[in-house]
Amino acid sequence: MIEPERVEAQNTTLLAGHEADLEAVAACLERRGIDAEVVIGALQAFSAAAPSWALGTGGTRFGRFPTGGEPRTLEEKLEDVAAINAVTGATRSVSLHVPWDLPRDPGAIRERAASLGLAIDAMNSNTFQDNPETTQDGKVSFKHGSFANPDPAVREAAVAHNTAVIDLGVELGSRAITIWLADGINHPGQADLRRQFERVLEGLREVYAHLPPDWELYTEHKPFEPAFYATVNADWGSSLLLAQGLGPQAKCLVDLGHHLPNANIEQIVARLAMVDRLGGFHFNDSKYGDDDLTVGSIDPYQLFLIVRELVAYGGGRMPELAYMIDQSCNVKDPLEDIAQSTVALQHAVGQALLVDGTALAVAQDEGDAAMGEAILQRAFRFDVGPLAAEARRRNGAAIDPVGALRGVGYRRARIAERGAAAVATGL
Ligand code: LRH
Ligand code: MN
Ligand code: MN
Repeated sequence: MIEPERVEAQNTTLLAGHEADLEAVAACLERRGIDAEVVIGALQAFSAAAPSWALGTGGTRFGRFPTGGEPRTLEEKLEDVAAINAVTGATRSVSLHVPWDLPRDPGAIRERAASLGLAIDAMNSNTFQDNPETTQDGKVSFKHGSFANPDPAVREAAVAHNTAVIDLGVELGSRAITIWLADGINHPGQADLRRQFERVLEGLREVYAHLPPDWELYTEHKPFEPAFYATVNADWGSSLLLAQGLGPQAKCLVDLGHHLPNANIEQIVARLAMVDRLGGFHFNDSKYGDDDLTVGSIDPYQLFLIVRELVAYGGGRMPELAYMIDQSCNVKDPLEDIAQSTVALQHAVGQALLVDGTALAVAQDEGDAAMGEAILQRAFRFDVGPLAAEARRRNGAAIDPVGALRGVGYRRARIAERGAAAVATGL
């Protein structure tokens, strides 16, 4: 655990400079008629879950270079998320992937998480690999898909896994299941495109019927990989058809990396919001495809425009959706990477909250494109860094999260405790 006093000690050297910056920024906002306190309060309320599967170094099929001191158990993963939360104050939940993280004693995991100040966010099921837990000890295989599989026994196994994940999630205190399906085909003619979709919808209907009344089911679309010809849930349109075919507790989850190049993601967000089917987000950034790079590291303006749509949907505040950071880091310390992503998100939220919605609507009604764009850019170009830092500080976290993680020697201590060769479980 990183005790709050140690974070506070890290803050002391930065405090005078931070306070001067904050004062200057607040005065600047006041001249624009914006109360800095409102923005700071909204930033304090914001939180995005950390995925249990991103706490170890990522890799590709060409290699993996572990960081050292990686979490060996789910309990250690929870400790790492608590460490991120100690420095960001905005990582107050963790999203589990089953069976990569299969709590044998869910009650104990729930308690351990709560004792670390963490809630269990959306559960993620896995029918894209053959795991003994999900394939009934090898009796079936997901090689040719799960819900879309031509074999009814495999489809049943896919349903059984997802309902088991819901049951587990209930015990853990979760309220949602996110379903990302690899189902699809690699070759024209491999399967019938319509039949595949119908089977997925049929299977999801059985899973949906198992949802407790206060739960939601999110369908996560992705255009390609591992299916390189046609993925069943390839895009937001397919995802929406699934959600609409299921019922009001089904919504769509948008992963920023799961779009074809140049897709207008903010418009997709606006569409799903318009029909109240926007359920959750997986934040990351990408240059080429599903790169899972640090949030805001490649196209921060796109991130701002997306978050601005969210704020518009929330009527001037961030709506309560299932936010998660879904990234993978091959070279950075994953905890530093998630902290950097969280800070980037805080910046985007802060900037989005600065948009003068009334003036924007006037410009739009007058067909004043230059003014409409200027209003957005004015907010985007404002330095919200001191507001985000103050929100973190008031949440008991760090003015400089990465600096604090290094300052308290978190990784060094984990290497000493878990070993330099400790590699994260799962995946
Ligand atoms: C699919 C995906 C999905 C996660 C999985 C680990 O590309 O991003 O969101 O469930 O990877
Ligand atoms: Mn995702
Ligand atoms: Mn992905």
